[in-house]
Amino acid sequence: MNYLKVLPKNNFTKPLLYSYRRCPYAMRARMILLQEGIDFDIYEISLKDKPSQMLKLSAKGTVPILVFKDIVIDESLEIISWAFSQSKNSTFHKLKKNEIDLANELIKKNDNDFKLSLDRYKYHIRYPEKSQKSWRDECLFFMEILEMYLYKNRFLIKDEITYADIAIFPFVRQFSNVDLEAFKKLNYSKTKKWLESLVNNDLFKKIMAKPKI
Ligand SMILES: N[C@@H](CCC(=O)N[C@@H](CS)C(=O)NCC(=O)O)C(=O)O
Repeated sequence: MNYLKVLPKNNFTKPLLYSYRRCPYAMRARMILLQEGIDFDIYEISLKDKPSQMLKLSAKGTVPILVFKDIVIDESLEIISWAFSQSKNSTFHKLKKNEIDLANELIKKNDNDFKLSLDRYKYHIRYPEKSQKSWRDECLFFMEILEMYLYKNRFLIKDEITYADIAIFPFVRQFSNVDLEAFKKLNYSKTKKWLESLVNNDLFKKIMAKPKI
């Protein structure tokens, strides 16, 4: 994982990831690419001044985007699938069908319902119809679900980290950071421990290191 100062014109010799350090979707993509041992370059964008090359590749203007040879992938979950498809020994191929089904179901709940409530909680000024506390309470349905699975295993699907944990925890981290004191007061002890272990995970530390550019 190497940060580029300047964007290559074309002919990528390595996969290039357009990324934004603090974006939870980009975090999950960086973490899985690194976990799967893929050698890739990163270009850190500014959301306020997106590179025209990036917008030409994908007009919707969201990160992460992975570009390699003739492929352009502009959805984080598809980047994760691509990373898994690069090796038969990937962590994904060790999962059973029922584990994959559960992982995908939890990620879907995260990306749809939880993300919606999280945005209202985080940007509550834009949603004055309810108090911030009420928006926070709306997020708790997801903490209940996570806590239930974390009672069974150390991580969401089993006792080892899977892509479900990596895809979901950046959003729970964002939830905790909106009001850390309020988060600490919540009862979800398994979820809090799970989050702490993922935030302290070496892969996460590596992908969050400030780009040296
Ligand atoms: N469904 C997309 C969502 C990506 C996304 O929304 N990324 C945000 C940053 S966290 C973004 O690029 N937003 C564009 C903007 O703020 O202009 C994915 O999974 O990759």
